[in-house]
Amino acid sequence: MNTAILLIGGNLGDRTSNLQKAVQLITETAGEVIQTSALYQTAPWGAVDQPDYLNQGMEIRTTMDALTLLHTLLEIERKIGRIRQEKWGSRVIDIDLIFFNDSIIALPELKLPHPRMQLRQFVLVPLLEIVPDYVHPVLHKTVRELADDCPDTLPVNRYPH
Ligand code: PH2
Ligand code: MG
Ligand code: MG
Repeated sequence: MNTAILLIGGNLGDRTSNLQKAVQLITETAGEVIQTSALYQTAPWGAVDQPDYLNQGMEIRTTMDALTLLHTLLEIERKIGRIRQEKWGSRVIDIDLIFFNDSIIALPELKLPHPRMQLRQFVLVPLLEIVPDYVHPVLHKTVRELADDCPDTLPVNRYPH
């Protein structure tokens, strides 16, 4: 069995419903959902001129290997209506793999751990709620230590608040 840590998010359409659909489809097709964080409303990181996101962290257990899981998650994004456009632009749903066990992967289509997770409080705050002691296999810091050290100051607030 493999443990995967995911961050889901979106900033277009009915954001809550799109996250619920993602959790449902992940349960049906990707693996067993062990934990989900609260929803967080987060300011857009990377490209400012877009609506706020809702983000949620998840821990799942799956028999899939990392690439099979990635392709399954991309298929779920398509089912919910994701159209891939510009990098860091608005989207109805994004499902990102953050950690997969303690795997370190550097393929063109999949980098693990997620290469920018330690720079983003919109990732770290939801993960802090569910897996504070998970150790980053490259940086050798826990999620709690990464959150304490993260320079990002964009707002991340529990939703609804
Ligand atoms: N995703 C991005 C770029 N910027 N900002 C927030 N707040 N939340 C996201 O999920 C997000 C982002 C690229 O995937
Ligand atoms: Mg993303
Ligand atoms: Mg993505």
